[in-house]
Amino acid sequence: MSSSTVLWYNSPAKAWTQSLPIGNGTLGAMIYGSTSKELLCLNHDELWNGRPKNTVKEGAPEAFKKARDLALAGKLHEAQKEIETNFHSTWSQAYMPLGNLEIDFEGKGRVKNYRRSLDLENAVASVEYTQSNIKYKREYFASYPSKIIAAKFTSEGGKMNFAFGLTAKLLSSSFVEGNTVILDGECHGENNIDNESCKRKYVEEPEMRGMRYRAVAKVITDGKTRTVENKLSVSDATYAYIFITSETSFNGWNKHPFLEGKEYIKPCMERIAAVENYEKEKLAHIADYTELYGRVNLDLGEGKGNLPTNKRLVAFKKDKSDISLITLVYNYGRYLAISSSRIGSQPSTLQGIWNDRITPPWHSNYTVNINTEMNYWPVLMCRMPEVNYPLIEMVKELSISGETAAKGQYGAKGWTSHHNVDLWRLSTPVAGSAQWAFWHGSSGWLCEHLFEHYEYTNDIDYLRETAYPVMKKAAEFYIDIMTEYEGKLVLAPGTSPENTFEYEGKSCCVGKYSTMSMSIARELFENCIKACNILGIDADFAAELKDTISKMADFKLGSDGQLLEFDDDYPEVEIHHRHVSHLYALHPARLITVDETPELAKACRRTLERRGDNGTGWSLGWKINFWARLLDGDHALKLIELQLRPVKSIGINYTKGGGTYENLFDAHPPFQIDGNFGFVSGITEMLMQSYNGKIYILPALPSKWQNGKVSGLLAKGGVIVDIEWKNGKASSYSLEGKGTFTVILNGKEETVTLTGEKVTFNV
Ligand code: FUC
Repeated sequence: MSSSTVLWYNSPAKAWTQSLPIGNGTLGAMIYGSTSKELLCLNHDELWNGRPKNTVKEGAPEAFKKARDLALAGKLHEAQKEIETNFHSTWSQAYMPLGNLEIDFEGKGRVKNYRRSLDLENAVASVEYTQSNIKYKREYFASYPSKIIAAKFTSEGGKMNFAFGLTAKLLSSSFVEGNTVILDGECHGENNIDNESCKRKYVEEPEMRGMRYRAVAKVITDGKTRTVENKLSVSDATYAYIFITSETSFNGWNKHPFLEGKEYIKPCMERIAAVENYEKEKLAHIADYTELYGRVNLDLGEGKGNLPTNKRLVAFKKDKSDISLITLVYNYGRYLAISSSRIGSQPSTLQGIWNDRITPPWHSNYTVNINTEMNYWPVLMCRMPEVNYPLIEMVKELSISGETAAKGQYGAKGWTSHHNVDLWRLSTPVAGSAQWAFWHGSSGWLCEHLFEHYEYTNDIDYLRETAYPVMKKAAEFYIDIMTEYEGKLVLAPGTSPENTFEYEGKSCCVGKYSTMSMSIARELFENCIKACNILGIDADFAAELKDTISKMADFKLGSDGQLLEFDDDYPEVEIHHRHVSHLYALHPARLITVDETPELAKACRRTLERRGDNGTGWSLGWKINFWARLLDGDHALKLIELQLRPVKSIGINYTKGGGTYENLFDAHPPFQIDGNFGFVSGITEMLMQSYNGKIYILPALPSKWQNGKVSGLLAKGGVIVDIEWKNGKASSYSLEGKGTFTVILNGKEETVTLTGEKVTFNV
């Protein structure tokens, strides 16, 4: 059904968020599709500025202890001041754009039958049009097996003339060698002191220099090629293939990219020399990609595939019957996950791997107080554990750099990290307000992803060797910094990303403790206990964790029946704040559920009602997931519909709430990819949820989704789930896996034992 698998437009992109993304996890391109000046904005996921650096703030452990004493004595403003003055360190580094492939086409005359599209089933983008009776076609894909981006240009009824070159915003030079254009570039090595630092002059001292890279674009054509300065011109061609690749000097998160950089020119040149056959590359790419993408299939019903995607989005604002637009954005999210995260690549940033600016919003870094985690929410439930690996690798590395943060910032055992991470595995708190910077919850939250990878895959070796050691060290940190307050153990002081409250007549962000940090620690402890039991190890540690949990401060309810965000019922400063951090226990954790803790679930509902539905892109995305966990499909659908609000691609409006750009990128605004991924996990959880051996079939199906089917989802325990529904009710479902599970459908529980074969249940 192409209405849910193809994005298409009848005009070229004028803005970046109208252009179409392709990617192989490492290399990315945004394709504009102009008939006269084609533009591919290129990225390589290792191109970050900066270098490894000790970022620990001297004297921080004393400041932490002082702030803790102040906070517990009720001096919250003073605690905040102490943290901001004496605890915070330096900014994260930023993700940089590689450069552009610019192609000038000579064609003249009126353009007819223009179509630009992205086929999600094959991960191939194309541009087609007719000009002076010549039919032009361009095709693009990014291959994971060959580590290249490939383009094919053809003309029918006449010949093509064009010239192409590589340019970059970073320090660079370009030249031609044979049939290849070469660009050598360099990122800033100076630490990002502020958002503007990447605009500063390059420093020449080797110690201060940054990442270097080479990018190449080679042409194979039946036309004539000629070097014109640093460009290649191609004339009288009926076909031309352009292959692009790039390598960087990145040699690991703890190696200086200049002084200890790896050899990058030779592998780059060898790779480009080896690639010759476009059709062979395309077949290998499609086989590789479809193996992942094809695992899940969603059908929510027909829609308006005859309208260009941008017009569809506008039409949806008034008429929500175009249900396959929802499926298209769902499929697009899975496409973006595969395209931005593959084994061996870096994890996807705030913008996946696509960024065209040297001052990207929020440094296009890993913001780990919701955003990076959201990027990975759909990955396991959509049966793509391979796509999860870059995140796992990053957490492993962070657990090493994070030991320095635990010791240097808190004088504590174990490891921790704060709200920003970068290529150099920054784990210390950044500068600025405690509202975002003073938050040690990411180490615990990221460990949830480690444990879930085991829960979905049953890979016990991975649990023993990779996940558990990192989880254990993260738990040790929290145990070590816990302190007693009113007879209970708390993590003091505490912030709740990135909210404030009113205290003594002024806005404050540091509480005695926060519900989110307590929930993260509690969940981590519970997961560690489960891991100890599964692995049959560390019984003493498991007992210590159990004992700690029993002494921890519990959830509290406020005067309006809401779940409290901090230790007390402080008045909110911004009641509709975009973060809903205190509901971490409802989602992504499962400490609060409708079945097992109905009173707390009711308080979560009240909290969401008070926060309101509106929010930034990712905030809407998170709320889909919350409402799915509250088993309210109609409310979840309301959030889906809000997230599909069209947002203008030209002129960023930071204030009006989230939506979707013409290329279906999620709009915070500006573009942030997390919303695309929260959308996918939210819809998946409306159709299927799983935890603790339970599998929920259609737990939050909205009444508007009367007929449909989904196949290939993954439930915890490694069970593949297919579901079909008719007239708003499940008509059949299939399970394939091993073990005994409780299936919950229409509020009824049934125990099923699976032996590996696919079993179908008719309802
Ligand atoms: C968090 C959010 C912002 C933004 C930034 C990248 O700090 O509060 O809204 O998404 O991350």
